[in-house]
Amino acid sequence: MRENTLRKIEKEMKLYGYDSYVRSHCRMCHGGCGVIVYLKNGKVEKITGDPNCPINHGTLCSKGLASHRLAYHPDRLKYPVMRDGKRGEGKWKRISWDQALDTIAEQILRYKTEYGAESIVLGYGTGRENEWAIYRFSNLLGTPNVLTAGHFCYGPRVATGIITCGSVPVVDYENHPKCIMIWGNNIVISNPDEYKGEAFSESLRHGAKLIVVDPRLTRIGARADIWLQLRPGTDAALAFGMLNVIINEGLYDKEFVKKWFYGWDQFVERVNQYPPDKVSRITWVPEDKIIESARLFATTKPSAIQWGVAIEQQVNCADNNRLLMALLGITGNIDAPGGQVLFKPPKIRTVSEMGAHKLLSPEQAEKRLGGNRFRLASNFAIINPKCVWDAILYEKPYPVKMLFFISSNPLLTRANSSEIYRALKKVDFMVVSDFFLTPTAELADIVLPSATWLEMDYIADFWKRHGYILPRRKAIQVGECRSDHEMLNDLAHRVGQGKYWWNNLEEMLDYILEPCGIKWEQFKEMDYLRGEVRYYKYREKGFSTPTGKFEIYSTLLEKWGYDPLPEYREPPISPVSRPELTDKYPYILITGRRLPGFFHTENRQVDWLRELHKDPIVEIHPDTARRHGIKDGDWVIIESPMGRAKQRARIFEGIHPEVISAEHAWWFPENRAPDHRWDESNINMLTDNSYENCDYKMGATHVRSLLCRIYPENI
Ligand SMILES: Nc1nc2c(c(=O)[nH]1)N[C@H]1C(S)=C(S)[C@@H](COP(=O)(O)OP(=O)(O)OC[C@H]3O[C@@H](n4cnc5c(=O)[nH]c(N)nc54)[C@H](O)[C@@H]3O)O[C@H]1N2
Ligand SMILES: Nc1nc2c(c(=O)[nH]1)N[C@H]1C(S)=C(S)[C@@H](COP(=O)(O)OP(=O)(O)OC[C@H]3O[C@@H](n4cnc5c(=O)[nH]c(N)nc54)[C@H](O)[C@@H]3O)O[C@H]1N2
Ligand code: SF4
Ligand SMILES: [Mo]
Repeated sequence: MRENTLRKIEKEMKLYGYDSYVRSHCRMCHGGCGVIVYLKNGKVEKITGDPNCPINHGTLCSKGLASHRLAYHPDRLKYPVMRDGKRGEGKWKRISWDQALDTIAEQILRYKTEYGAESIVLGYGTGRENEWAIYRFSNLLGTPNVLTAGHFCYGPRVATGIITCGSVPVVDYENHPKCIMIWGNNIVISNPDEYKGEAFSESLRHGAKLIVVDPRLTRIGARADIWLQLRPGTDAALAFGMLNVIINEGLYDKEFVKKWFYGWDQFVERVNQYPPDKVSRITWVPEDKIIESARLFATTKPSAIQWGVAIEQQVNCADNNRLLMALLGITGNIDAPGGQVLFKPPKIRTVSEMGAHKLLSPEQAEKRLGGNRFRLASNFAIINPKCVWDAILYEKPYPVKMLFFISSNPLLTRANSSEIYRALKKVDFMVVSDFFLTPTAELADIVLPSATWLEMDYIADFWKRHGYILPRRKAIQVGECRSDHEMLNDLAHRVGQGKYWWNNLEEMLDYILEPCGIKWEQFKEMDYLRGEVRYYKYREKGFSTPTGKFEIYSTLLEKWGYDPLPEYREPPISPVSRPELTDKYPYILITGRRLPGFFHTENRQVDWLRELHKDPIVEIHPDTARRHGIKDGDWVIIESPMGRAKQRARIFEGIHPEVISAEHAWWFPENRAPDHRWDESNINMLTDNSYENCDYKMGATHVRSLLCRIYPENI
C-alpha cells in the first residue's frame, strides 16, 4: 500500500473514531473494485474506494458504498430454514446447518440412485465467483446439467472467443485506445465483466474517438462522435455493413489477413452480400453513417470494441460476437496494445481446472439437456433454461427431480416466467442459497443463508480474463451465513466427493494459488497479482485454435454441423418476420437496461439504493406516448402475446418512436410476502423462450427484441 493511502486511512479513522479497517474487494456486481471497509466495534460503518487498486483507482459506485446496508438488512436470512407448510405458503422453521446439509445430501444421493445424477440440476445466475465450485460439485456428482445465464450472457463471448482466437479479447484501456466503439453496452452504469466505467472514462479523457451502437440514447451515446441508432436485433447486419466498407475500400490490415485470417475468400463473399444500402434498410441506420463509422474505426489505430450483453440476448448471439471479433481482426487490433488483448492470467489453477470438467464421464456428458440441439453451448457445458423447465414439466427426455439454485432468482430473470413458475412448483425437491427469501426461494424446500462479499475470504476476479487476481478479505460475520464455497465443500464431503475437496476454505485457496508458489496467508497481504502482459502473442505460436489461425471461418462450428461463417438472421419476433402481429403489437420491445443501484433483482430492499429508483420504468418516445394518452409517470401496461407487466412511463426523446424499453427483474420485497408481487411488473412475463426463437448454436433467448403494445393502466 502506498504511504499516502495509509496516511489517508489513518486520518479517516481518527476523524470518525473507527477502530479498525479491512482492505478488500467489492462484489456487489461482477466485482473487482478495491475498497477500504471501516469498522467500529466489529461493525461496518463505511466503505470507500481503494486508490491503490488498479481496477477502480479509488472510485466506487452506489452499490459498493451501500454494501453494508445489504449485509445488515433486517430481512436478511441468517440461518438455514426448512419449509413448514405447503410449498410457497411462506411458512418456515429454523434448522441447523448440519440438519440442512444432511437432508440435502440424502436427497441428492436418493435422486441419483433412483433417476440418475442428471435428474439433479444445479444452477446459478450471473457470475458470483462461485461458478467453478458449482461445476466441480456437479461434474463429480455426474450431472451434466448446470443451469446458468451463460446461454445469453458472457458464455457466448467465452465460447466464440475460444473457437475464434483462443480466448476472449479484452479492451486494453490501460494503453488508451484511440477509437472506442461501444456496442450494445452501457459501461458507465453496468461496469460489466472485466471492466469498470472508470477505465473507459479515462480513455475518453485521453481523447479517444467514440462510436456508440445503441437503439437508445445513453449518456455515453450523447458524447459520441457517431451514434448509430439501429433497429434492435439487427446488429449482425450492421457489422456486415461496416466490414463491407472496410474490405471494399481496402482499409483492412492486409498483412494480418494474409498470414492469420482463416477462410478469407469465403468470408469476403459472405460480406459482399451486405452492401451498405441494403444494411441501411435492414438496420434503420443511414448509409452515410455506416460508411463514416467504418472508416473512423478502421483508420484510427489502435481501436477497440466494448461490447455488451445486448448483442448476446438475440437470435444472432454467437455470430454477433464473431462479427465484432472479425472487425477487430481485420483492422489489426487483436492482441495489439490499446486494442483488444488476449490477456494471460497469473500462474494459478484455471477456472476450468477447478471446475473438474474432465471428471464428468463422456456417457453423462452425452445426457446434457439440449446437448444435441445447442452444440456450441453444450461444448462449453452450458444449457438452455427451457430444457430444464420442460424436463420437469414433461419429464422429457428424462425427468428432472431436484433443483439447487445457488445465487439465482430465475423466476424473474429467465424468459417466460409463467412457465418457470409452473416448473418450480412442480419439481420434487428444491434448495436455494441466497441472502434473502426471494420469490424463487419462497418456492423452495430448504433455503441456505449465503455470505456477502464482506463476510468471506476469496480470490476475487479469478474467473475474469483481464489477467488480475485480487484478495477479498473477510471483514465481518453475519448470523450463521456461509460462503457458497464453504457450503459446497461441506456438502461435497457428505456425498462422497471428499477426496476431491479440502478440509477448509484456506486449503482450497492455497490449492488455487499453488502453481505460483504462494499461499493465501501471503496473498492476502498483497495488492494483487497479474499475469504477464505481452502483445501479439500469436506471432510466436499462432492462435490457440485448431488451425492456429484467426478462425472467423470456424472449423469447430463446421465440425459440429453448423455454417462455419457468421450470418445475419432477422429477429424471430419483429415487424419484418411477424407482420401479422403488428396490428395488435405495433412496437419493438427491448428489455433489461441496467440500473445503477440494482443488480438484476438485487438491492430493491436496500434503502440507500431503492431511494434512487423507486418504481419500474418503461421508456417511450413522446409521439408514442401522445398517441396512447400516456403522460410521464403514468402506470402503463406493456403486453406481448406471452403476457403483461405494469411499469411507470418515462417520456424519452432518445428512443425511436417504434421502440419501447422496459426494465427487468422487478419484485417488491417490501410488500405482500411470500410472493412479493413477482408477476406484476416482471418483464419476463412477456418474453418468449421457445427453442426455435433462440440462437440455434448457443441457445440464447431473444429478450432484446420482441413485439408489444402499450396502454395506460386505467382505461
Ligand atoms: N428480460 C431480461 N431478462 C434478463 C436480462 C435482460 O437483460 N432482460 N438479463 C439477464 C442476465 S444478462 C443475467 S446474467 C441474468 C441474471 O440472473 P440472476 O443471476 O438469476 O439474477 P439475480 O437477480 O442477480 O439473482 C441472484 C440472486 O442471488 C443472490 N446472491 C447474490 N450473490 C450471491 C452469492 O454470492 N451467493 C448466493 N448464494 N446468493 C447470492 C441475490 O440475492 C439474488 O437473489 O438475468 C437475465 N435476465
Ligand atoms: N448496475 C448494474 N450493473 C450490472 C448489472 C445490473 O443488473 N445492474 N448486470 C450485470 C450483467 S449480468 C450484465 S450481463 C451486464 C450487462 O451490461 P450491458 O452490456 O451494459 O447491458 P445493458 O445495460 O442491459 O444494455 C446495454 C445497452 O444495450 C442497448 N440495447 C438494447 N437492445 C439492443 C440491440 O438490439 N442492439 C444493440 N446494439 N444495443 C441494444 C440498451 O439500450 C442498453 O443501453 O451488466 C452487469 N452490470
Ligand atoms: S462497480 Fe461493482 S465492484 Fe465496483 S463498487 Fe460498484 S458494485 Fe462494487
Ligand atoms: Mo448478465
